[in-house]
Amino acid sequence: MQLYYQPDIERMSYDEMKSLQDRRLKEQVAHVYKNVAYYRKLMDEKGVAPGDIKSTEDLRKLPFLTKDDLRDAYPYGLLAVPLRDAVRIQSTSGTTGRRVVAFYTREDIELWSECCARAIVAVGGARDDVVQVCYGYGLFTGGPGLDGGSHKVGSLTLPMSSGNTERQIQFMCDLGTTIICCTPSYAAYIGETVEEMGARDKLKLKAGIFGAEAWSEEMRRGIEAKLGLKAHDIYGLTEISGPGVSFECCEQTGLHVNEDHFMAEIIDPVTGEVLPYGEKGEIVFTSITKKAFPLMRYRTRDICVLTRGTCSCGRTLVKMSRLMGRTDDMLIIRGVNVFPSQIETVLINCGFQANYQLIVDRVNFSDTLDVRVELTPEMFSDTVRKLETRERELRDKLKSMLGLYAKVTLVEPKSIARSEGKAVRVIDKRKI
Ligand code: DLL
Repeated sequence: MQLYYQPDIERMSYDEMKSLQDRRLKEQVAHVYKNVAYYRKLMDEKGVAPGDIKSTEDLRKLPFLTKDDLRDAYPYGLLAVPLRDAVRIQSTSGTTGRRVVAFYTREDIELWSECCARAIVAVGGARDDVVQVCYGYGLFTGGPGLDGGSHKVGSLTLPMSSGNTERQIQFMCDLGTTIICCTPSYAAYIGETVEEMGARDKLKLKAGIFGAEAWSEEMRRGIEAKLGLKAHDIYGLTEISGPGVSFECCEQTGLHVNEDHFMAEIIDPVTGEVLPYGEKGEIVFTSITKKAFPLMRYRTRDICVLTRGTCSCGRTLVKMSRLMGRTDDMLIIRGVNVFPSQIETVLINCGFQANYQLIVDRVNFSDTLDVRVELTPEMFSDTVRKLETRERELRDKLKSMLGLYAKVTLVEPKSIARSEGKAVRVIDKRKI
């Protein structure tokens, strides 16, 4: 069985990786300084010249880029190649403010596909596999990214996109899909529908590649049980290429960053100071191979921990933990910092599933948090007294975990809308 897609890189010694990064970083800074007036100005303002960047240690001299810069430079301000060399655009969902568009040359797409191929091989994917891609296709990077990776591996690729869940399951059964790729919330929904259709015995799934949104370890175990597969995390963002910036191996203990393409740093989100391995902070990426849209020190707002060492899978690529939240995802409720993922963990530990919504409001100048969670079909037939006990238990556990009183509302099974892409978990009415 093939264990690595590019073993020479995935198992490269630290010294070799560092000298590869040194060389690529220098070349990339020269390319960006020459071709991107927007970033040249930022470097000039900071008093940094391309010649100052001699190795990876100098990375921290470069200015950061933020989402605001991307919006200011929209649409072409950060394009680093002539338009005729760019062959593709992808874009973020753009729920707030202006859309972010990212450009790719033909070569950029090749490299991106290779990153996704590494992710597929890491979960046991090979030429004999049938890979069903149920991430959205189009401007969203999920579908095109995993599709490209699956082609590289040589697996049979089903470009399903998201939606039409019964048809998805029909195809899975008929074609003997072995690997599925979608958001974890859609995987959970597919799992529910498989149960309803009584199709569990007809599935041949062995692995799932789930990402694009936060999910907990508890949710992972739930999906694995429902679909009879091993569930793996995959991370990425449009600005840096899409899925495959990092991927989880069979160990399921964090995600290997494809650091020959994307250098990672962890910073203190408040001061911008670079933090050592093992410390939690905001992850910042620098693209050192992409030519059309090479972002330098891009602040993702995603919070995690980086660790270096050889993984038991044999890979040496630096590892990032599962995401612990986003700097802008964190809710501040009556002064307490709350991440939706913490609440999800409590819910699942109390026997609920990840079908919930958090409604935050402000009543009489005070914040309120309402945790609406679906009863499972088994709980639904409980007596009123038992339901009251469940509700109280959940409220107490949330109180001790968050240090905050939250109202708990138990709702009927299937009453919270299911998601075929990224789930909407938080409704913050305070901003309206
Ligand atoms: O979500 C790319 C992607 C597609 C990743 C398919 C994985 C699989 P964007 O729409 O630009 O790109 O959203 C990027 O989603 O900054 C994170 O906050 C979040 N995100 C992505 N992957 C994960 C993950 C794609 N595995 C933003 N866990 C990122 C938690 C994730 N959050």
